[in-house]
Amino acid sequence: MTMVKRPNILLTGTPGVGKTTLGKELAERTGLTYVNVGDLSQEGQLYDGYDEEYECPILDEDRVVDELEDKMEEGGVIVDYHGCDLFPQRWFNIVFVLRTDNTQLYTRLESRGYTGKKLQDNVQCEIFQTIYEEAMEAYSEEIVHQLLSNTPEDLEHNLAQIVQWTQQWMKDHN
Ligand code: DAT
Repeated sequence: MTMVKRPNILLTGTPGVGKTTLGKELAERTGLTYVNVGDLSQEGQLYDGYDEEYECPILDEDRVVDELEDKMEEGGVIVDYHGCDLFPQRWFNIVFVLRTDNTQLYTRLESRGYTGKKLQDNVQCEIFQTIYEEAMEAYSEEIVHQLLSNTPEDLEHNLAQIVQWTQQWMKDHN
């Protein structure tokens, strides 16, 4: 029996940049499987404490990786998470870091209910391009790409680009 090979894609970036919106639509258009690591961790309670400063649970990274390993091995997974250095490098064929304008991001996070330090810290995370740098350190630079995610037009453009990349990857590997 031959299995169709499919790529694994990482969508990362500061909370609010549009990973979930892009990832779900991408899954619709490519047939790949969308996995939201935040949701997965919540469902399985894959936590190891609570971060008071950032007001969020701390992931038990080993359990998250264990939980995903078999699926990633098979391929065809779109992973969405606001961090990227917890995942094994070998999992991903391509990594996209979504980027959003500070003012834009501020508005999105505010309407999500973020306030005070949590709001400030997340906007700063974007200003300092923290996740981009994390991705450039964790993965080989030539597979890491930044995507603008400010407008619905950006979203459409990004979708079209990644769908095309996925189709080409499958041609090249099957
Ligand atoms: P994330 O999963 O990175 O936290 P999200 O997909 O939940 O982000 O999007 C946050 C909000 O921003 C949501 O209200 C949808 C909106 N949004 C996402 N991508 C966008 C884009 N390219 N242009 C305008 N708004 C966008």
